[in-house]
Amino acid sequence: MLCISHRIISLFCNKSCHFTFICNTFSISSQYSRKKKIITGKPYRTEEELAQKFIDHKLIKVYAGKGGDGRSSFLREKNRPMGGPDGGNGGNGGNVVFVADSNMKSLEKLSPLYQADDGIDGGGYNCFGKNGKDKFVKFPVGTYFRCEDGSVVEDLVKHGDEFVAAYGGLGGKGNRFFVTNTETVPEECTPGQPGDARVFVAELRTLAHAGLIGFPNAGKSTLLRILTRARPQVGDYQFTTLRPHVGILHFEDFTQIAIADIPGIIEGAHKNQGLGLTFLRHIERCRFFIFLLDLSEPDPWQHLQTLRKELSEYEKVLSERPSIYVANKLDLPEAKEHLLDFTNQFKTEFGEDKKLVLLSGKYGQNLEELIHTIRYFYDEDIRVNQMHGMTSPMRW
Ligand SMILES: Nc1nc2c(ncn2[C@@H]2O[C@H](COP(=O)(O)OP(=O)(O)OP(=O)(O)O)[C@@H](O)[C@H]2O)c(=O)[nH]1
Ligand SMILES: [Mg+2]
Repeated sequence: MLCISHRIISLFCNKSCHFTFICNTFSISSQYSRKKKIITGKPYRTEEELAQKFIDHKLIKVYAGKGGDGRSSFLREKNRPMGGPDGGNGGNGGNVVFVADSNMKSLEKLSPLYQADDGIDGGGYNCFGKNGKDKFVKFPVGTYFRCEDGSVVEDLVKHGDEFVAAYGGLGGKGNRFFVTNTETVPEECTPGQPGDARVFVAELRTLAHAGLIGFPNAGKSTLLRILTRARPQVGDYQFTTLRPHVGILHFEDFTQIAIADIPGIIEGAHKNQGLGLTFLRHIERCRFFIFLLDLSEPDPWQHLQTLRKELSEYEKVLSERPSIYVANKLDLPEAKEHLLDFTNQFKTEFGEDKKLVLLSGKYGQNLEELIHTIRYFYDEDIRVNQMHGMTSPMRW
């Protein structure tokens, strides 16, 4: 018995490394079993955090690469002591290229300075320098660039659009380049040219087919949440939404309509009151608008007049853009009280040709009618575009 136990102990002693290994494995596996489950997916961010991260204009400096210098050299080898000029040309400097990428949503991650690589200098033995690598910088779709003088230089409207922001300098010529019939041993070589250096102001304007416009608390975010998978915050207080949100409305025929929830507009927004001009510019690119009015407010008609006035004061053409008018919160008794007056005023102002959709966004009442109307406006927009020679509709 003693012997057996001794043998077991000696076995453990001899195989001490085995033993430790087993112990280690055990301890590791137990460690894993105690570890918390890793939660994957996007971390939840509050509206404030999202708003802090949402940057829609930025100053960006770009420096293209300098061209490599040409080389002046002469071949000297054992059997060819007078081998002649063999200086190669320098490589071209790299360009800085801006590319539109639909996966980017904000200018937050962009750095204020981008620089492309310089070209490599030419060498002896007629070696040409390598071209500098281009620098590709990704921007969200809908970004446009202004020069220092304020003029718009370029507009990235669809995924994959590119624009060369700064051209690299040309490489210099080596002395081999200057060989002619009369000048067989030139010493001349030229330096590489400097690359462009430019400053741009990048501005992002949300691209969507439809823009939701309304006073704070009108129910814009509630409606976007019910129509699409976007998740803007909803709250019973003003200015809950602090940055634009875009959601996609899907149809059975695979048509996708992008709807943007723009933070609430109040009187004087065009003079930068409320959240002001910052978000009015996001409306500019929407193909049509959805005016959402809270019918439970004491004077919803006045709200509509104010919204239309703010748009036209900001930019005249905006008030002429096709618009859907929606009277919201019809489930509330106050809204029902105001309904008759509002519809009468609406008919007097717009006549019979403009349609008013009566809705309760929270309870989904009359939602189908609104979806049909949005689809009708989208189809009309495509038809008008095609008449003007634009063949492909904006895609998401
Ligand atoms: N009764 C009722 N309440 C609604 C309806 N739609 C929205 N609400 C409520 O109105 C409040 C404001 O809704 P939001 O969707 O945050 O309004 P908003 O227009 O996005 O507001 P801002 O982000 O501040 O511009 C919330 O408490 C909603 O629950 C509706 O159809 N009926
Ligand atoms: Mg909102």
